[in-house]
Amino acid sequence: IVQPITPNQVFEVISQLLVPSQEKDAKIIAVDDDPIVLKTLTNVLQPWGVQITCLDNPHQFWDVLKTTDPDLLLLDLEMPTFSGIELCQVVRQDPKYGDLPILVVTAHTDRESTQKVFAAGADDLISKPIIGPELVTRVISRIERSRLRQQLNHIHQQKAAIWQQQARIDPLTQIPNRRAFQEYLQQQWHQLIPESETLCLIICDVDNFKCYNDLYGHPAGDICLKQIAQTIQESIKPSDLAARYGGEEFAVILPKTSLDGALRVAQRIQQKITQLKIPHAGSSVKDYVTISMGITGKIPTADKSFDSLIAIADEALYTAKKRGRNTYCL
Ligand code: GH3
Ligand code: MG
Ligand code: MG
Ligand code: MG
Ligand code: MG
Repeated sequence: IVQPITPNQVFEVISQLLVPSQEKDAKIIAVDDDPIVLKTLTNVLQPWGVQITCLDNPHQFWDVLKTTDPDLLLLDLEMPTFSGIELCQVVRQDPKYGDLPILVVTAHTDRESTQKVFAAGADDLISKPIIGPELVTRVISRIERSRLRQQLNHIHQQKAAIWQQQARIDPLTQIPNRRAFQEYLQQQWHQLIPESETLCLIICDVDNFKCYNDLYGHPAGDICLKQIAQTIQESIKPSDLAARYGGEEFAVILPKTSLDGALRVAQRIQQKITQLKIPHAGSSVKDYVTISMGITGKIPTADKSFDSLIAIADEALYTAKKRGRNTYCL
């Protein structure tokens, strides 16, 4: 006849499978009005490398909670002032502690008490009298799971941050895209209204680029766009923003810059692109790739939107094209 295994034996086996050293820096706060219980909790958990802070009344609990940053709470159900359930409810009201593992220690394991404990937001119950291996298993596995979840959350947050960044980068040229451009222009427009500072905008368009693609092929066109993006990027300050505005159009936002300053930046960009000497046999201006630019600057006002800046720069660009390309207009 096979002897039935008691729950105690099961916990014994499971706790042997756990590696104590893994929880070395785990921190627990235990609140219980019974010093003997606190002593037992300490004696059982300390050999597992757990740092346990014992409180025999809930009064210092909040201060200790804030300074300790614990991995788990052990709360006695019945205490003279606050019950473990009340403490648990209050802890859960703070979103910061929404995922903090809370175990309620109690002699009352009837259905109603159990329901109250879980309704208060606790994760589990530990029954009194305390069974060492059961306590260890429940506590250690909770901490491990909670830490694993924290790590996963952290990975998700990092991924989300990378996605957010990627959503603002043009995949071909690796410079900010139109979304990033819109955001920065809008943000600077609003920021500079009270400061009464000039916000400048340059829109650049590659000359005869359709013809470039037709002559050299689309992949070569892509390489050309990358070179131009790089060149524009290298011509500006960190507070400026260069973006790929459209197919072969680029835009530069220059906050707190005079129109003269923007003009000098435009000249620098044009000069550098000329120096690239990217051959363009189909150009209507030179035998290499050139760009045309529209430049504008304005002190932002509340009654207008940043769209007005784009419209004026666009118009100036159109004029530059009409004047024969490879030039800029205000
Ligand atoms: P203009 O001097 O008047 O600006 O003439 P254009 O030929 O440059 O202007 P148009 O608007 O007629 O043509 C723009 C070309 O840019 C057409 C399009 O195929 C090309 N283009 C847009 N995006 C890309 C891209 O990502 N890669 C490549 N290779 N070409 C692109
Ligand atoms: Mg008690
Ligand atoms: Mg164009
Ligand atoms: Mg063009
Ligand atoms: Mg065109």
